[in-house]
Amino acid sequence: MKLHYSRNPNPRLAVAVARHLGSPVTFHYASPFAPGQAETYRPLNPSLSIPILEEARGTLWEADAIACRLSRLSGSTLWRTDDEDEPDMIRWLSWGKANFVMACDRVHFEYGTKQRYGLGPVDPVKVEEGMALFHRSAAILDAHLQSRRHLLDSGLSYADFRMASFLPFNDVAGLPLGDYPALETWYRRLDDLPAWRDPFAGLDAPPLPKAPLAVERQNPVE
Ligand SMILES: N[C@@H](CCC(=O)N[C@@H](CS)C(=O)NCC(=O)O)C(=O)O
Repeated sequence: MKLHYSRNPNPRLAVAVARHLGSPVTFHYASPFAPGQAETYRPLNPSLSIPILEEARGTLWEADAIACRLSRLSGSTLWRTDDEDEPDMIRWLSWGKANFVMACDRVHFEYGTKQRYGLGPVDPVKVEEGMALFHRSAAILDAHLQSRRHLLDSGLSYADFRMASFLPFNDVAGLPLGDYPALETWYRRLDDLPAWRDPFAGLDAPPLPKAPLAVERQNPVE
Protein backbone atom coordinates (compact mmCIF):
# COMPACT_ATOMS: atom_id res chain seq x y z
CA MET A 1 0.00 0.00 0.00
CA LYS A 2 1.27 3.44 -0.93
CA LEU A 3 0.20 6.60 0.83
CA HIS A 4 0.72 9.65 -1.36
CA TYR A 5 1.21 12.67 0.86
CA SER A 6 2.60 16.16 1.30
CA ARG A 7 3.08 18.34 4.38
CA ASN A 8 -0.27 20.11 3.86
CA PRO A 9 -3.13 19.63 6.36
CA ASN A 10 -5.17 16.74 4.95
CA PRO A 11 -2.19 14.62 3.85
CA ARG A 12 -0.57 15.39 7.22
CA LEU A 13 -3.69 14.01 8.91
CA ALA A 14 -3.50 10.77 6.91
CA VAL A 15 0.22 10.35 7.61
CA ALA A 16 -0.39 10.93 11.34
CA VAL A 17 -3.11 8.25 11.34
CA ALA A 18 -0.88 5.78 9.49
CA ARG A 19 1.99 6.47 11.86
CA HIS A 20 -0.22 6.23 14.95
CA LEU A 21 -1.61 2.88 13.80
CA GLY A 22 1.72 1.57 12.54
CA SER A 23 0.05 0.87 9.20
CA PRO A 24 2.07 -1.11 6.65
CA VAL A 25 2.15 1.66 4.07
CA THR A 26 5.03 3.09 2.10
CA PHE A 27 5.01 6.87 2.09
CA HIS A 28 5.32 8.61 -1.27
CA TYR A 29 5.83 12.35 -1.34
CA ALA A 30 3.55 13.88 -3.97
CA SER A 31 3.03 17.28 -5.52
CA PRO A 32 0.08 16.63 -7.85
CA PHE A 33 -0.57 20.28 -8.70
CA ALA A 34 3.04 20.94 -9.75
CA PRO A 35 3.65 21.33 -13.48
CA GLY A 36 3.75 17.98 -15.28
CA GLN A 37 2.36 15.96 -12.38
CA ALA A 38 -1.35 15.89 -13.24
CA GLU A 39 -1.08 12.98 -15.68
CA THR A 40 0.46 10.80 -12.99
CA TYR A 41 -2.11 11.64 -10.33
CA ARG A 42 -5.36 11.99 -12.30
CA PRO A 43 -5.79 8.21 -12.67
CA LEU A 44 -5.38 7.92 -8.88
CA ASN A 45 -7.75 10.78 -7.98
CA PRO A 46 -9.66 12.76 -10.63
CA SER A 47 -9.50 15.88 -8.43
CA LEU A 48 -5.72 15.40 -8.00
CA SER A 49 -5.92 16.08 -4.24
CA ILE A 50 -3.91 14.17 -1.70
CA PRO A 51 -3.85 12.10 0.46
CA ILE A 52 -4.36 9.09 -1.77
CA LEU A 53 -4.09 5.49 -0.61
CA GLU A 54 -3.05 3.23 -3.48
CA GLU A 55 -3.73 -0.47 -3.07
CA ALA A 56 -3.85 -3.46 -5.42
CA ARG A 57 -7.65 -3.36 -5.19
CA GLY A 58 -7.80 0.32 -6.24
CA THR A 59 -7.25 3.79 -4.86
CA LEU A 60 -8.96 5.64 -2.07
CA TRP A 61 -8.89 9.38 -1.59
CA GLU A 62 -10.20 11.64 1.21
CA ALA A 63 -8.35 11.58 4.50
CA ASP A 64 -11.41 10.37 6.43
CA ALA A 65 -11.94 7.37 4.13
CA ILE A 66 -8.24 6.51 4.33
CA ALA A 67 -8.35 6.73 8.13
CA CYS A 68 -11.35 4.39 8.15
CA ARG A 69 -9.59 1.89 5.88
CA LEU A 70 -6.29 1.94 7.77
CA SER A 71 -7.97 1.67 11.15
CA ARG A 72 -10.03 -1.34 10.06
CA LEU A 73 -7.01 -3.01 8.48
CA SER A 74 -5.12 -2.59 11.75
CA GLY A 75 -8.00 -3.93 13.83
CA SER A 76 -7.87 -0.65 15.75
CA THR A 77 -10.77 1.18 17.35
CA LEU A 78 -9.35 4.58 16.39
CA TRP A 79 -12.18 4.53 13.86
CA ARG A 80 -15.04 3.30 16.00
CA THR A 81 -17.25 0.55 14.65
CA ASP A 82 -19.43 -0.24 17.65
CA ASP A 83 -23.10 0.72 18.06
CA GLU A 84 -22.44 3.07 20.95
CA ASP A 85 -19.51 5.13 19.72
CA GLU A 86 -19.63 5.12 15.93
CA PRO A 87 -22.61 7.49 15.67
CA ASP A 88 -20.99 9.80 18.21
CA MET A 89 -17.73 9.81 16.26
CA ILE A 90 -19.58 10.52 12.99
CA ARG A 91 -21.42 13.35 14.75
CA TRP A 92 -18.12 15.09 15.56
CA LEU A 93 -16.65 14.44 12.10
CA SER A 94 -19.74 15.86 10.43
CA TRP A 95 -20.13 18.84 12.75
CA GLY A 96 -16.41 19.56 12.68
CA LYS A 97 -16.25 19.65 8.89
CA ALA A 98 -19.03 22.25 8.77
CA ASN A 99 -17.91 24.24 11.79
CA PHE A 100 -14.59 24.12 13.69
CA VAL A 101 -12.49 22.47 10.98
CA MET A 102 -14.06 24.68 8.34
CA ALA A 103 -13.28 27.79 10.40
CA CYS A 104 -9.64 26.76 10.84
CA ASP A 105 -9.41 25.87 7.15
CA ARG A 106 -10.80 29.26 6.03
CA VAL A 107 -8.37 31.29 8.11
CA HIS A 108 -5.43 29.01 7.28
CA PHE A 109 -6.28 29.25 3.58
CA GLU A 110 -5.91 33.05 3.68
CA TYR A 111 -2.74 33.26 5.80
CA GLY A 112 -1.21 29.92 4.83
CA THR A 113 -2.13 28.32 1.52
CA LYS A 114 -2.69 31.56 -0.44
CA GLN A 115 0.58 33.06 0.75
CA ARG A 116 2.64 29.90 0.32
CA TYR A 117 1.50 29.33 -3.25
CA GLY A 118 1.07 32.94 -4.44
CA LEU A 119 -2.73 32.68 -4.77
CA GLY A 120 -3.45 36.31 -3.90
CA PRO A 121 -3.56 38.69 -0.95
CA VAL A 122 -5.24 37.90 2.35
CA ASP A 123 -8.95 38.71 2.10
CA PRO A 124 -9.89 40.39 5.41
CA VAL A 125 -13.59 39.63 4.94
CA LYS A 126 -12.86 35.90 4.61
CA VAL A 127 -10.60 36.05 7.67
CA GLU A 128 -13.33 37.79 9.67
CA GLU A 129 -15.92 35.20 8.61
CA GLY A 130 -13.54 32.38 9.50
CA MET A 131 -12.70 33.94 12.86
CA ALA A 132 -16.40 34.39 13.70
CA LEU A 133 -17.06 30.72 12.92
CA PHE A 134 -13.97 29.79 14.92
CA HIS A 135 -15.27 31.59 18.02
CA ARG A 136 -18.77 30.09 17.71
CA SER A 137 -17.50 26.55 17.26
CA ALA A 138 -14.54 26.77 19.68
CA ALA A 139 -16.96 27.81 22.46
CA ILE A 140 -19.04 24.66 21.83
CA LEU A 141 -15.97 22.42 21.83
CA ASP A 142 -14.55 24.14 24.91
CA ALA A 143 -17.75 23.49 26.87
CA HIS A 144 -17.79 19.84 25.71
CA LEU A 145 -14.13 19.29 26.63
CA GLN A 146 -14.30 20.85 30.07
CA SER A 147 -15.26 17.48 31.55
CA ARG A 148 -13.57 15.21 29.00
CA ARG A 149 -10.10 14.28 27.81
CA HIS A 150 -11.26 13.52 24.26
CA LEU A 151 -14.30 14.16 22.10
CA LEU A 152 -15.73 10.73 22.88
CA ASP A 153 -16.21 9.62 26.47
CA SER A 154 -14.54 6.32 25.56
CA GLY A 155 -11.21 7.98 24.71
CA LEU A 156 -9.07 8.93 21.73
CA SER A 157 -10.75 8.44 18.37
CA TYR A 158 -10.26 9.59 14.81
CA ALA A 159 -12.66 12.46 15.58
CA ASP A 160 -9.92 14.05 17.72
CA PHE A 161 -7.44 13.77 14.85
CA ARG A 162 -9.84 15.25 12.30
CA MET A 163 -11.00 18.06 14.59
CA ALA A 164 -7.36 19.07 15.11
CA SER A 165 -6.32 18.72 11.49
CA PHE A 166 -5.51 22.41 10.91
CA LEU A 167 -4.11 23.23 14.37
CA PRO A 168 -0.51 22.16 13.59
CA PHE A 169 -0.56 25.14 11.19
CA ASN A 170 -1.67 27.65 13.80
CA ASP A 171 1.73 29.36 13.79
CA VAL A 172 0.56 30.70 10.43
CA ALA A 173 -3.21 30.93 10.98
CA GLY A 174 -2.97 32.65 14.38
CA LEU A 175 -6.30 31.38 15.71
CA PRO A 176 -6.80 32.41 19.36
CA LEU A 177 -6.85 28.89 20.80
CA GLY A 178 -5.75 30.26 24.18
CA ASP A 179 -9.16 31.93 24.61
CA TYR A 180 -10.56 28.41 25.07
CA PRO A 181 -8.57 26.69 27.83
CA ALA A 182 -10.23 23.25 27.71
CA LEU A 183 -9.82 23.17 23.94
CA GLU A 184 -6.18 24.18 24.23
CA THR A 185 -5.54 21.49 26.87
CA TRP A 186 -7.19 18.90 24.64
CA TYR A 187 -4.94 19.94 21.76
CA ARG A 188 -1.80 19.81 23.92
CA ARG A 189 -2.76 16.27 24.90
CA LEU A 190 -3.05 15.27 21.24
CA ASP A 191 0.25 16.95 20.50
CA ASP A 192 1.89 14.70 23.10
CA LEU A 193 1.38 11.78 20.70
CA PRO A 194 4.61 11.40 18.69
CA ALA A 195 2.66 10.41 15.56
CA TRP A 196 0.69 13.64 15.76
CA ARG A 197 3.52 15.94 16.80
CA ASP A 198 5.92 14.83 14.08
CA PRO A 199 4.25 12.55 11.55
CA PHE A 200 6.97 13.21 8.99
CA ALA A 201 9.85 12.01 11.16
CA GLY A 202 12.33 10.19 8.95
CA LEU A 203 10.41 10.92 5.74
CA ASP A 204 11.98 12.69 2.82
CA ALA A 205 9.43 15.48 2.42
CA PRO A 206 10.55 18.97 1.40
CA PRO A 207 9.36 21.77 3.70
CA LEU A 208 6.28 23.77 2.74
CA PRO A 209 6.99 27.08 1.01
CA LYS A 210 7.11 29.93 3.57
CA ALA A 211 3.98 31.99 4.15
CA PRO A 212 5.55 35.49 4.07
CA LEU A 213 2.70 37.36 5.75
CA ALA A 214 2.85 35.06 8.77
CA VAL A 215 6.50 35.90 9.22
CA GLU A 216 5.62 39.62 9.21
CA ARG A 217 2.84 39.00 11.75
CA GLN A 218 5.25 37.28 14.09
CA ASN A 219 7.93 39.97 13.73
CA PRO A 220 5.93 43.17 13.20
CA VAL A 221 7.97 46.03 11.74
CA GLU A 222 7.42 49.29 13.67
N1 LIG B 1 -11.31 16.68 1.32
C1 LIG B 1 -9.95 16.25 1.05
C2 LIG B 1 -9.10 17.49 0.89
C3 LIG B 1 -7.76 17.17 0.27
C4 LIG B 1 -6.93 18.43 0.06
O1 LIG B 1 -7.45 19.57 0.08
N2 LIG B 1 -5.64 18.22 -0.17
C5 LIG B 1 -4.75 19.33 -0.40
C6 LIG B 1 -3.85 19.56 0.83
S1 LIG B 1 -4.75 20.02 2.27
C7 LIG B 1 -3.85 19.01 -1.58
O2 LIG B 1 -4.03 18.02 -2.27
N3 LIG B 1 -2.86 19.86 -1.81
C8 LIG B 1 -1.82 19.65 -2.76
C9 LIG B 1 -0.51 19.40 -2.08
O3 LIG B 1 -0.46 19.30 -0.84
O4 LIG B 1 0.49 19.30 -2.81
C10 LIG B 1 -9.47 15.34 2.20
O5 LIG B 1 -10.02 15.43 3.30
O6 LIG B 1 -8.58 14.52 1.98
